[in-house]
Amino acid sequence: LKEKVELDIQGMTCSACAIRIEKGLSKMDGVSRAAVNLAGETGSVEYNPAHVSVEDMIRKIKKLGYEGSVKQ
Ligand code: 9UX
Repeated sequence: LKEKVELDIQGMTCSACAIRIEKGLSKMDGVSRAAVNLAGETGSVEYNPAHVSVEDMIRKIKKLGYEGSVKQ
């Protein structure tokens, strides 16, 4: 089971911010791929909803010091 979600991510100021978030999301259980775009202030995550939720991802982003939301 694999789903994909697009996120808006606020608060990134350098490219290492984007890498921090990619690494943080990638190591979560159920996340198979995470790509963050600094300039676009977005992220794309492939995940298994049986193991991780979008709310978990947003919580993780907040814990790292940024703001995440589902892209509308
Ligand atoms: Mo760059 Mo981001 O020095 O948390 S890593 S500002």
